[in-house]
Amino acid sequence: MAGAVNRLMAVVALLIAGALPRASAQQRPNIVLIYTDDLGYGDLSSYGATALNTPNIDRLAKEGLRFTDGHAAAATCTPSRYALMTGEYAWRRPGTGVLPGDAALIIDPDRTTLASLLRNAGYATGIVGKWHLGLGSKGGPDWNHDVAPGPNEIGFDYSFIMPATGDRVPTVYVENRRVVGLDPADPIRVSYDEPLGGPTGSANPDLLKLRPSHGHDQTIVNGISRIGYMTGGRAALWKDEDMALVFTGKATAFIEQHRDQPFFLYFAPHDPHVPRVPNPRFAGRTTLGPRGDVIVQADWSVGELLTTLDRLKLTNNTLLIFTSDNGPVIDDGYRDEAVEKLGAHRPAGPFRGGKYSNFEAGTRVPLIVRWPGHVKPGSSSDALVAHIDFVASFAQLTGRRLPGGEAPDSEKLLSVLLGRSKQGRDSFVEQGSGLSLRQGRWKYIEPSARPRLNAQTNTELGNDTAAQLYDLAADPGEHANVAAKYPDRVKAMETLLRRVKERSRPGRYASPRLAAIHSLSSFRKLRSGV
Ligand SMILES: [Ca+2]
Repeated sequence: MAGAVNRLMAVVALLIAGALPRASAQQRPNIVLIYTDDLGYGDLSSYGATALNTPNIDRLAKEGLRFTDGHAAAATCTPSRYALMTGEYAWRRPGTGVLPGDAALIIDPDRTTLASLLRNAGYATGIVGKWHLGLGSKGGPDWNHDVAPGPNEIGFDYSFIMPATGDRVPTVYVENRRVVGLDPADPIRVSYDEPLGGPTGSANPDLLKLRPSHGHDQTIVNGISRIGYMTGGRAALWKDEDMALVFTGKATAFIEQHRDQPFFLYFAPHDPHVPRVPNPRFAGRTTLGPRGDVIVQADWSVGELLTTLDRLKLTNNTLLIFTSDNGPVIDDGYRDEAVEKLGAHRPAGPFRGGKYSNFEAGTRVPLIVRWPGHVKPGSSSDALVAHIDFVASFAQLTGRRLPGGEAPDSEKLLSVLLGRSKQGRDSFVEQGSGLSLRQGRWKYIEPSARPRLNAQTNTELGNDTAAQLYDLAADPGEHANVAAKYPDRVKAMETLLRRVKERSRPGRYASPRLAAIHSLSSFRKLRSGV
C-alpha cells in the first residue's frame, strides 16, 4: 500500500513539474526487457520446440502477445545491441561489428539511447548482464580504476555487466564502473595482440575442462580457454557455472530496490551463448547437452523475475518484453556436444541460416510482449517489427518527444507492440553477413562475393554473387530464389535498399571524440581478426 502511494505521489510530482503532460500512472508501466543471447526462433516450447520445455517463457506467451515476424537488427551481438540502444542501424556506423573485449565505447554519450530516454522520462534505469558495446574512451578501458565511459554514461543509473562476451577476456563483472572483487595488488592486464604469460588453450590443452572446436584457444580461465589474453585480477574472475545465478540475483535485487518508482530493467542474460556451462542444478536437464541445459537455465532466470514481480505485486503495472539478440548457432567454438546431441531439435524453427546469416534465422527471433490489461493474453501477431523500434515506441509510451535526428531508423510502433494494430514496418533492413531488405512477404538479399558458408560454425551465410529474392509467405525456408521470375520486384527492392542506405545523417554524431573511438575500434578489430 505504501509502495502504491509513493508511486502515485511520484507521478503526481512529475505531472506538476510538467515532465509528463499527458501521462498517467497507467501509461507509465515499469519496463523489463529480457534480451537473451543467441536464442533461436525454434528454441522455446512456445515457438514449437518439443525437445525441451521453457514453462516460464511460455507463461509470458500465454499471458501476452507472441510475434512471429519479430527481428533483432543484426545477426550478431554488437550491431544488434547497438541498434537496440540507439535506434540507428549499426551498418551506418563503422566500428560497430563484433567487438574485442577491450574495445572503447561505441555509443556517443551525447546521444539519446533507450536508457537515457527512459531516465529522462523519470524512470530508474538499470542494466544487468551482457554489454558488448565497448567501454572506456580512446585506447579502451582502464580495468583497474574507473571503467568508463560505459552504460552509466549512456543512460543507466545502475549497471552490473559482463564487459563483452563469455568467451572473451576480461572474465570479470563490472558494477557501476568498477571491476567487482578486484584486489588492487593484483591488477588486470588485457591484450588482444600479444600473450601476457599464463596458460593458454593452445599451449596447455591438458588444463581444459571444455575444449575449443575453433579459435577460443588463448588465456585459460576456470578451465576454459577464451579469445584474448589476460593476467591478474584473480580474485575477481567469474565462475561460469554461477553466472546465471549472479545475474538473476542482481536483476531481482534491482526490481526489489525500485519497486516504488517506475523502473526500466534491461536484463541481458548470457545464455545460451558460448561457453555453455550450466550450473550443476541445470546440467543434464535436457537431452540436448549443455546448449539445451542453459536454455532451461535462461527459462529459470525468467521465472525468477516473474516470481519477483508477482511477489511485489508489480506484474500488472509492468510491460515485459522477452526476446533474443540474434539467431541460433550450434558449434560456436567449443566441443560442448551441441552438434552431437541436437537430434531433431531445430533451433531456427522453420527458417534457414542462423547467427551470422543473411537468411531469416539470423535476425528473426522469439519476441513476446506482456502487459496485463493492455495486451491480450495468448494472442499472436505476424506484424513486421524490430528491436530498433523500441526507442521510438518507448518514447510514445512515456509521452516523450525524440529530438530531431535521434533514433533515425526507429519507428513508432507502440500500437503494434501492444497488439492493437497489425500494421508493422513497411520495410526493414536485416544485417547479416551482408544486407537484406524485407518488405511484406518479400525478401531481397543484395549480391555479395562473401563466402556462402561459415565453415567453422556450419552456418549458411546466404551470400550469392547474384541477387536473391524470396517469397516468405510461400517459402519461409528461403529455398527457391525467384529473382529471375520477378525482375521488377528485384529492381524496386534494390532501389529502396539503396535509398535507405543514403538516408543516413552524416556528421550529426561524428564528434571528434566519437570519430576517434570509432577509428580505434575498427583498427583493433582488424588487428584481432574478430
Ligand atoms: Ca548474440
